[in-house]
Amino acid sequence: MDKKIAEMKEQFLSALAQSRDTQNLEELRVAYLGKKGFVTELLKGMKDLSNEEKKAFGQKVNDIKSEVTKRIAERTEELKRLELEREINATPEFDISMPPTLGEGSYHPITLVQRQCERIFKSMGFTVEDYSEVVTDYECFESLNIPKHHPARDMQDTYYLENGQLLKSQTSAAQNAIYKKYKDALIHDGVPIKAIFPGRCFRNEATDACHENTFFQMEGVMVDKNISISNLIYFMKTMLSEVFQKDIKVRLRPGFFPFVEPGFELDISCLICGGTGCPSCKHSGWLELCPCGMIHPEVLKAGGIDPDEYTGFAFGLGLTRLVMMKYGIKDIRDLNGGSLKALSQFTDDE
Ligand code: FA5
Repeated sequence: MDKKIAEMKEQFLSALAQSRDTQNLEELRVAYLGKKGFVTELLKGMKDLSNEEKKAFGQKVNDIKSEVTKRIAERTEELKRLELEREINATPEFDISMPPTLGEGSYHPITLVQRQCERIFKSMGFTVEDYSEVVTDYECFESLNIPKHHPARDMQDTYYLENGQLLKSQTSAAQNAIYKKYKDALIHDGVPIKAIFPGRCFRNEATDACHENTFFQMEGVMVDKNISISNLIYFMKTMLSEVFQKDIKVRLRPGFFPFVEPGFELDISCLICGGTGCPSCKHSGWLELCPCGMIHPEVLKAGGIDPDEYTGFAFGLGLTRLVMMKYGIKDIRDLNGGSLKALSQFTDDE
């Protein structure tokens, strides 16, 4: 029996050394450890042995079983490693001196205009804030004076996540965090809150020439003592004339947002059709660009700021629409289309 076991072990080790892939290894496992394998055959011979011999033989069979299992596992790891090395060696080397086939990369037009707006507002003393795209219901609605079941929620068909959070439907979602971040400096040191926060927004929209389901806004807030609508109008006009480098016809009309009082819609005369009406402005001659207003007292309170002492304005610029107007892009969907040919023609004009 010992001779038989030794022979079997020798055969197994030689077959193992010749195995080239996991399929070979599985065949070996079945041949040695399977129901009809060599080990099972060995066990069949036990019946002719004495009790004493059975014990010793059983131990040897168990040892060989463990060894076969262990060696197959080791060889599997080794073959995996060799396979990976083969793959790595087969990958062609990357030639960093090769000229690019797609030409030089360029900034997306939205990035260009966003950076331009950031420069303009920074030069007027605003900080630029970054904020998450996944936010809580409190940030996006409740802290903005929009409690659960408020009809104003219907104006934004929002994408909710299974965990109750949501994809930011408006950059206003960052307002509460900004107030909390800067309120101490405002209250104790008299430093006005002046911040802009650009960001990507998501809404379940039926898309058309001026509506996308993924678009950019740029929110701005200013809070201090005695802030009024005149301050709001000044900053809006300065920003627009800097972006367009010319005077732009704007109109301010009443608008309702639960987080501002009074609230306005700031429209600009459509630069695609010159105000005569086209699909980009829904044939009205005006493009809704930047809702704004004086921050509602409840919103200031939620941010830890006393509305009896401080006032402020907020605006929510439609950054993607501003890009359309600036570059004469007729259809908003072209901006998310990913055509490098279309998108690479814009350059920074500063
Ligand atoms: C808001 O999102 C408010 N948070 C704005 C605001 C901020 C008001 C602060 C008052 C104070 P509205 O849903 O209208 O408002 O969107 C603001 C701007 O984002 C619009 O004027 C428009 O320019 C742009 N916008 C809205 N929906 C889309 C869309 N589906 N595609 C492209 N741009 C959009």
